[in-house]
Amino acid sequence: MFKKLLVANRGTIAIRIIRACRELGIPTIAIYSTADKDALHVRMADEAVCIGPAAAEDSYLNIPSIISTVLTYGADAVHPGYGFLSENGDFAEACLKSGVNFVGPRARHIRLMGDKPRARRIMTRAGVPVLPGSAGNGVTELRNAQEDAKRLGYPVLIKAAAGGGGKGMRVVRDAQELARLFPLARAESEAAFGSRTMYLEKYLERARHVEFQILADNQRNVIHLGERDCSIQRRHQKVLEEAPCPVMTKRLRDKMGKAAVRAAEVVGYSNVGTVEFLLADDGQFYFIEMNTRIQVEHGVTEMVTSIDLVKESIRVAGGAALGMKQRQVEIEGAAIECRVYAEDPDTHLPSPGVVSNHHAPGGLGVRVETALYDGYRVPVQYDPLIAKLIAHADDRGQVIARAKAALREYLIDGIRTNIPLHLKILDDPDFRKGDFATDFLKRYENVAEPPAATAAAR
Ligand code: MV4
Repeated sequence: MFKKLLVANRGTIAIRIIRACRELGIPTIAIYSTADKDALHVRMADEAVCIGPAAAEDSYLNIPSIISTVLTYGADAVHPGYGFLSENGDFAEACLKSGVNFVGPRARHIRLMGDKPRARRIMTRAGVPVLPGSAGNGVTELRNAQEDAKRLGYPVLIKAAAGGGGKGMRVVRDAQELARLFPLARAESEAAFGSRTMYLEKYLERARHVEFQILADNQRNVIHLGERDCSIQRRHQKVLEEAPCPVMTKRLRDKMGKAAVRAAEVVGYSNVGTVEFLLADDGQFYFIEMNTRIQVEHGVTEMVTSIDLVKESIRVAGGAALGMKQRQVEIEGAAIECRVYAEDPDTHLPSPGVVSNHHAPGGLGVRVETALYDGYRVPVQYDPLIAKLIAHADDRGQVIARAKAALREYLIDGIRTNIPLHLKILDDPDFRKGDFATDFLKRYENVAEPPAATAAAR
């Protein structure tokens, strides 16, 4: 196993990784920006190194600075967490070139899946169902987009080839809208990803967003750990996720799971990953993209499978074989994750500030991952996700009741949070029936001016 692991992240995921390392007996190094000198991950790690100023580009995204810290402090492994450098092929390659283990897939797979039209092409060839869309490498010019849209039929969705998570995405319902929105989406993609390449997909309305957790070792063993329903999103920011998907059957899980495993197998994928599908109400499913990192919502899968995904990812990165076979994976009970954001519940604007009277809920089947403590100042520079409240129970009805009770117990002063929105969702009759799709949160939108785009969607 590793001698020392550098955690190239902050907040709740940095803490999650440090906890896994403690259990595995691996000492950790935290890195932090000047804005995070009082952060909990800094206090929890065995060593901590300030690597730069508050701006992420100068600290948590600064590859040379992180690599030199790795070498100076003698780490032999790096865990990137999610966001920041987690899906940066250059970072994975820089780690390899410095003789350090990157806890994640190989650079080749990060780059491959980061090129969405290429991923679609590979999946199509492998027999994984893919939505009708642009062929080849995608489109940069409006006239090519117009040709694709004509062939596909409206509505279509414009997506960024280098995107993922919804940035640069636009729904288009006719040719006029396409002419107006294509240049806007392309400009957004260029600003966010430095790429003018877009692609079109047939827009599937009222589908569910169902993603499969993949786990693979370096010996080509690949298994799936079942699915998560992530349909409840606001402006492509996930709000609440659950496992299993409320409409999943054993047969469909087996079929979608096999497709997800095949997606990983055809490219020789290793470590953790997520294969995202859209599930239509006729039971058809379509690959949309693959995420090559541990995800925020990994906790709901851990609760229903009793598998520690972070520990497994570290073990397999060290060369160990998978600790379990597909037939040993069982889905037990139901789990819900409520993402607690530091935001004004009415305007959705960020609500940074100093936290006081913090009391996180507890009890049987309640797990809270947070970097908050009394007196802590939530910095404005980073993602507003401040806590993940994960509930687990024997069935979906009971886990809804448990999540509601836990949310009502959560005390936090000094900042505003979206806890009131979670309580509304958990009381919503359609949510309680499991009858919802990607358009669900529209019903809780007020018509206020939308806030400026927030940190990277994941
Ligand atoms: C789609 C889609 C419908 N049709 N693609 C959003 C995030 C990204 N990973 C994939 N996403 C979607 N892609 C096609 N062709 C629906 C979503 C989607 C969504 C769209 C609008 C509002 C909320 C949504 C929640 C999840 C997925």
